[in-house]
Amino acid sequence: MSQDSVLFERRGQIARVTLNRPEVLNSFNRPMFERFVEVVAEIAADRSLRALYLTGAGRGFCAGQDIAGGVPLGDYGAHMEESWHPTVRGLRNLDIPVVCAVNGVAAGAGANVALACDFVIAAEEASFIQAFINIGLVPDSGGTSIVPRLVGTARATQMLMLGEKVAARQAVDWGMIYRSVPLASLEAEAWAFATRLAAMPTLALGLTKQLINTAFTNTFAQQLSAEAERQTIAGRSQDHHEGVAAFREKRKPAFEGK
Ligand code: T3D
Repeated sequence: MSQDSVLFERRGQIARVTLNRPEVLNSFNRPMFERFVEVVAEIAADRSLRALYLTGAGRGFCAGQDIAGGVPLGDYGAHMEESWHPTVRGLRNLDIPVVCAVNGVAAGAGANVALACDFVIAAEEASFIQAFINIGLVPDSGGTSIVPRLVGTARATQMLMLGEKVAARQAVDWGMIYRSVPLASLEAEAWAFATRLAAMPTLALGLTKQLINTAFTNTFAQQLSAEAERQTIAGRSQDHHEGVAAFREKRKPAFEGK
């Protein structure tokens, strides 16, 4: 397994992960899938980490599957199960907030990796392309679930069926991503945002993310029950007690994430 295809470091309470095959716009091959899934599992198990910052090396964020070499053409179902599914599921299931700093083009499953993150901050120069149709494939890696929910059916159809490129600013206007900033300030702004998230009540953020994950599949009644269950957990947390104490004492809360 190539350790270098996905770089991982801890910077204080933030995990920094960089997709690192810039010569192929960080498209994924098998060793890269294995490393990515391993890194995300390591982050999930480390309770000292309170945010994940994900970005790409070089001029692209991720061009999806490496279609130049690797997977033989044809029966992709099993390949999806063991590669892209754990990749996007790992991000959605992480109980800490994930900030994706999209430094350049995000294409095919690479776009859906970005959209599986909680907050997408993209360089104005970046774009999102559901490129699957250009090579005769259907969108995967959760794109048919995530994109219509983010932008509505008409715009999703435009992206998913036409494979049209959507520039970062348009993605913000459509509500598909959180913010766009000039490339020169992407790293500083996205990192500052991850730092802000890492100082928030991490437990409650993770529980909120779980509720967002079930928002479109649960009935209203099921979602009410799920909220009550999570609120019981949040209500017992140190951060809740600190938040209420700080409010009463008219000071800023110091959340520890538990
Ligand atoms: O296959 C399965 O297992 C099924 C699962 C599929 C999941 C998917 O993700 S399918 C979609 C796969 N991705 C694509 O189809 C995107 C292909 N790439 C592009 O369309 C373009 O590269 C971009 C629009 C993303 C960027 O265009 P541009 O002009 O900025 O860059 P470029 O010149 O096309 O690419 C730069 C280099 O990266 C180039 O290599 P070279 O010529 O400099 O040696 C190019 O071949 C390489 N590259 C880009 N994308 C991929 C790639 N190499 C391998 N796989 C890629 N996906």
